Amino acid sequence: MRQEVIVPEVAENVEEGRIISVLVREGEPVAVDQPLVELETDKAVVSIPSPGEGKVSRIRVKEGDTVHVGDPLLDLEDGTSGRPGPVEPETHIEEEKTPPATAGTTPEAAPPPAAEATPGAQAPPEPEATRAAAPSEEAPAPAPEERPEASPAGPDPEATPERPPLSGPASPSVRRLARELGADLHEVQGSGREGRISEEDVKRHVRAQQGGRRAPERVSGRAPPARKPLPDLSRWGPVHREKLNRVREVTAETMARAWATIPQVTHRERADVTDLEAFRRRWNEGRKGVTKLTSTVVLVKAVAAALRAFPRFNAVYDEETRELVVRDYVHVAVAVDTPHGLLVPVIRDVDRKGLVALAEELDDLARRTRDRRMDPAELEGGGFTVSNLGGIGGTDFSPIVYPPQVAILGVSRAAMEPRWDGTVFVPRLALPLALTYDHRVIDGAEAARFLRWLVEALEEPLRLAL
Ligand code: CAO
Repeated sequence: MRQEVIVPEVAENVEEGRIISVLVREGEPVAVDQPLVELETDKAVVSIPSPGEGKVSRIRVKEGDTVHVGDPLLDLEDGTSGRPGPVEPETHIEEEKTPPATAGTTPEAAPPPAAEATPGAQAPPEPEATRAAAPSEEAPAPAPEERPEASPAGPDPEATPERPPLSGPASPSVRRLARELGADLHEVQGSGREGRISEEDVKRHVRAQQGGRRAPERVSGRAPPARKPLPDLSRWGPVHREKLNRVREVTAETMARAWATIPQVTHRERADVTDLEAFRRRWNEGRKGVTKLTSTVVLVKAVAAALRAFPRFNAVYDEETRELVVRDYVHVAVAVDTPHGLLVPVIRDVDRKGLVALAEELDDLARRTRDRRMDPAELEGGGFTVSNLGGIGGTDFSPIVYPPQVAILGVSRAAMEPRWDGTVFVPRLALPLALTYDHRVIDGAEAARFLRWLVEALEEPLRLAL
């Protein structure tokens, strides 16, 4: 029996990656979970484990190739599948429609039927990488478009003579983006292989509609790019081009989407952290050789308490049902500046951990993130982000909400300033805080109350214990 191994979804919003190394050779026997290839995604380098055992009959990729979720990696022959494969249902259905010429299949070698992979089937546990990608975390109620049957692979139940089937496969994140932007996926022409619809295709379609232009006609092959051509900068002097790495490519996409789709407002405060900083310094001086209590970790802890007091700030807005999906857990994401670009790992259950344990955890997580040794799953599930640029400098900045979260705290450099104590001006250390929030679901007054609460907690930390 032949089993086609495909690129699984290794993390939320990760659509593609680059093959760094192929770890097996044709003819080689492999065991379940044996690493097959190393894939560099926008976030991390992950190895893709074998979903079953068997002999590698054909390798379909080579180092340097860019592959997308659902693309074939290699074929296993005579394999006993340990599980349906490290993929989500939709990806299996895409496999079904792979033309025989591509798949090189015989009837016996056909990929597993979609039913094997439907959520109702008794599928064995998914591998780590697939679990990390489970969209349920951010989309607890899958939309109709996300149902496997909506795939263009088989008969599309939503297709009618007036409403044609999808031009090609679309991943859950693309479907989610289409919902967020109010685009009908059935009208979007995919530019990928076999009409695969990408986030860019959806945005191009929306831009075309908003510009009063018709979306590109549905024709086979790649849709024409809608981007305005760049001016030729070399007319005014020498230039060179630098390719964005995956982290920066994805940051560009995510930030553009956040900016375009979330009406956001930034509310500002300054916290008097004179006493807090004096305590932190005394604490650190008395404990040489152990992890320091950093300003970031103190902020993360205070934010966790604020999220318990104001749970709407720890929610996701479900546009489809017009509900807030409020998290009952407190996982705080922390922006980390790395040589590869901005990454945002998540500390889990911050409200249930002590400051010293959190300091150790953040120190370790930030180090591993900078080296890209973190697990992609550690970048997921955050309910609110803290972005502290104070170690670098700046008096203020406006952070951008990191979707699907609804708020983010930006922290700039603390500086001494005169404060009126009712009688005289006294020198105090002021920490600039900027809370950006999604104004669709959070009102200005709520944001002001949230930030005031946080300021008071930082100025009188005993409040946190009360
Ligand atoms: N005000 C004044 N000083 C500050 C400060 C602040 N808000 N935040 C940190 N500092 C100080 C620290 O106390 C430290 O000084 P000491 O060595 O004397 O203690 C120094 O600046 C360096 O701190 P740091 O930046 O390493 O602080 P940290 O360990 O608390 O932060 C981390 C960890 C991961 C937040 C940080 O390394 C980082 O990557 N920051 C950048 C985040 C970023 O890029 N955000 C932008 C996202 S895009 O919107």
